[in-house]
Amino acid sequence: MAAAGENLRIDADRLWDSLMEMARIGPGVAGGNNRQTLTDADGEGRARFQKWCEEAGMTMGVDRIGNMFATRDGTDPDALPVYVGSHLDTQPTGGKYDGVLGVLGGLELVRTLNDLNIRTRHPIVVTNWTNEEGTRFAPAMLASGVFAGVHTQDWAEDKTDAEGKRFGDELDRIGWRGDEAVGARKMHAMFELHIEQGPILEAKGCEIGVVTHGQGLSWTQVTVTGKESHTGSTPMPMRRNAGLAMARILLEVEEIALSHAPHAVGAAGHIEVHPNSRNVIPGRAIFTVDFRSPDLTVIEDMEARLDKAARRIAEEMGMQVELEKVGGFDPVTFDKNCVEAVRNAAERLGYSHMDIISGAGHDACWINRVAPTAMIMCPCVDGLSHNEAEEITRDWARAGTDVLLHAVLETAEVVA
Ligand code: HGY
Ligand code: MN
Ligand code: MN
Repeated sequence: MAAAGENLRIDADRLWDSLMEMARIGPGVAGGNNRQTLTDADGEGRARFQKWCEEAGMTMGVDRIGNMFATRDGTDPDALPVYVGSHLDTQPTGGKYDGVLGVLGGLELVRTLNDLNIRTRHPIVVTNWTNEEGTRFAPAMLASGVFAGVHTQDWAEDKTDAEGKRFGDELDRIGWRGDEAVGARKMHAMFELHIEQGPILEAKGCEIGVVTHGQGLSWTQVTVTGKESHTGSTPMPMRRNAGLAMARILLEVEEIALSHAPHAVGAAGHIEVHPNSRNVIPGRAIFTVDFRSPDLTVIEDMEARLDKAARRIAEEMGMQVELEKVGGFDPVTFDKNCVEAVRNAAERLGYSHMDIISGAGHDACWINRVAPTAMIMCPCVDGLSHNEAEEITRDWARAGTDVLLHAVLETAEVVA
């Protein structure tokens, strides 16, 4: 005998249409998205999300760092809301689903409850967190970090992009600074739906990832200073090639991460050489080393070995080096009850599922500090993400959002 509501499902075509419509805002050059935080495209995507939320009968609140909160009232005004959502900002060569599935999956959840006139005791809030990606303004998960009390708002607002523009000024420029105090909202629970961004679920043939933990992250910005000189007339022994020093340090990064196989990872995605002229030996190299592991002691070991190797290499090559921690968070254990609600939902709906540790960082990793939190993952094709070719299937989007719906209904308490 099916339990009440067991066969409740979202409208997968309506969700897909919304995903494809959002994908047209801030398009990339190869079928994905370039809707970086606090750009005009971000502002346009925010406006479209607000329009859809208001059409679904929700009221929008925005805090002073641009986090958006669309509320569907519950029957008990004193009950703390259940939050869902993720982020609408993308990488420069981002996909259509990273973050967006969690935000629009939350909207679809509300649309479905409206269709079926289902009321819940707890209100439901669909969230768009500002600057999850940390690509334009480091670090990642910046605004959810302020909300969780990890960063101060002033510290966040002073972050600058590659052109020297301030986060706070860009937030004002696109007109998305709200009036709510950041972090004033209290949550009953939070569930974030997100694509896996890795190959595990697809390889295992699993439709749902029940995310029990999130691995920790460390971003160290390294600046090596050598000396600009002519690439043609400077004899090799006289060169102080900061680009070469960077290359040697990055080889060490690879070895350090591989020494902690199979779970640790390491690379540099942000790399600048100055003056970046074809016939000038780079006098300065600036790059950010991204280390990750589920084990905090491994992260600490990798950071220490990077520091030691970078200083040794700079010394050997007669250069200066500076290392600055510019982002990071410890490994995360999500709330057992919320994780159980996700697992029960997948079970009840008959979706194949497995426990998984999140390889990527997410806003949920910070929100887990201030409210019971869990994540739901769906597979992505070839595990590819942070690439315009990122793809998911409609069925995966459906499965993830169905599980989100049921986990939230269990937590928000359906009122008969
Ligand atoms: O870096 C991350 O893991 C996330 O995609 N911002
Ligand atoms: Mn994301
Ligand atoms: Mn991302």
